[in-house]
Amino acid sequence: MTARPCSMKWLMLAALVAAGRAEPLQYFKEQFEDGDEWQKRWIESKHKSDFGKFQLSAGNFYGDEEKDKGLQTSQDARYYALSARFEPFCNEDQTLVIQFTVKHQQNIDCGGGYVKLFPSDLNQEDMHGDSTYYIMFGPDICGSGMKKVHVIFNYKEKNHLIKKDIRCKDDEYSHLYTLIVRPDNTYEVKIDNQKVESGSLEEDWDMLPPKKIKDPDAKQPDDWDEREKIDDPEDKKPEDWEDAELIPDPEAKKPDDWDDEMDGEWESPMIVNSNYKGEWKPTVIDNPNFKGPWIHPEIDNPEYIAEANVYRFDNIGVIGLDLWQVKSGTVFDNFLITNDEQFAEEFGNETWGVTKDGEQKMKEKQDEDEKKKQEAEEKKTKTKEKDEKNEDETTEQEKEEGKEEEHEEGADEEEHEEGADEEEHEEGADEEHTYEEAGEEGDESTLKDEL
Ligand SMILES: [Ca+2]
Repeated sequence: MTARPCSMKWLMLAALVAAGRAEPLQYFKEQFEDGDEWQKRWIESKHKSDFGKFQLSAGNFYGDEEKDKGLQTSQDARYYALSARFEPFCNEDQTLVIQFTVKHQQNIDCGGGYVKLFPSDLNQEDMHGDSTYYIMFGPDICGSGMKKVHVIFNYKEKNHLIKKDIRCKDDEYSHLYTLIVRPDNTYEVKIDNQKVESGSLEEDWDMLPPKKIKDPDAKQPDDWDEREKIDDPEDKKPEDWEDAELIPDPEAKKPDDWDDEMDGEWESPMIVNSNYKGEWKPTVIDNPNFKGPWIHPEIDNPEYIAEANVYRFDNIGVIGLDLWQVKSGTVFDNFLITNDEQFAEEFGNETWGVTKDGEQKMKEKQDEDEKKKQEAEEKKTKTKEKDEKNEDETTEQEKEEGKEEEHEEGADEEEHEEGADEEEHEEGADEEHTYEEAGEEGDESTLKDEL
């Protein structure tokens, strides 16, 4: 994508904003509050024939059944590729805010929860993992090793990952993710309207070459002494220092009947040296010539060019969900792209902020009910087992003759149970296998594409 100057239209808008007269610009807003109409706004890619389907759903628990409806991934182990178009804009001299909510209600094991911002010339029907995008932002989870918030910028046709590690939320509730990119080339990432990271685009990404480099002409002088401590050169081993652990026994005498020819040369047996002092070591002293560690001098990097417009993207025109998910069920909602941080914060509070507590209450109630149900079932099973045991005992006491038969029956039952166990175990193993395979693919899909 060649960087074209922003159009006059946006420059004029920028001037209006600077004068404080303009309303917040809402480049894109999507809350899915008009039934099936979203299907006209969101286009599914046909790049692959088996992309997973998104459905309109508030999930299994919510604060408001209608308001909390969003796009939910509905098929396990699928790629998803859906995008929506808006009036193209350039963020020159403007703050850019990307915000949305993600709810991994399925207790996600491996899957993306991020959005991508594309240039307006993206062919939505052919959108896929390698489609050029401007910004990728949002949570990504795969196993316990990958739980991060991606912030990736495309700069001069290369994707650059943030160098800082921002941990994402990994629970089952809705969370609000916000990325703010400012025209002074600073940024901020917020989760649930709380700042979790901030800094400068130049420092936290490798988009520009470093300002300073190590002077290639400088090298450590040969006589540079980096040793802080040395052995005292004055210290000498005392002449009477006993460093032999074993010595020949001075008391031992060659036996009278020793025959050198027959028995070989006689040697005194060794005994422990009572004056043994161990290995002698000189005293360690401060090195009078110590100069400290050598620090490579730095010079201005001749390849560094100050770039005032790292933050700027021309013709931003499409937002997309291009993801891989092993276990589906994630709900995306409350998308907002604006130039106004304050407005985004308020929008977050008025959407996510209003329904989050109700959502949590409903989930907790469901968990509580489930727990009670399980306890009741366990109790029932135990009572049943107890009854059966009592019955068995009675039968055994009453019918001594039928003992053998019963024993055989018992054996049958045991076998049956074992069989069931095995089946269960196999199913479990299968699941694990799928997870591993899919997990690997998921990792790849995320990282291969972006690096
Ligand atoms: Ca909604």
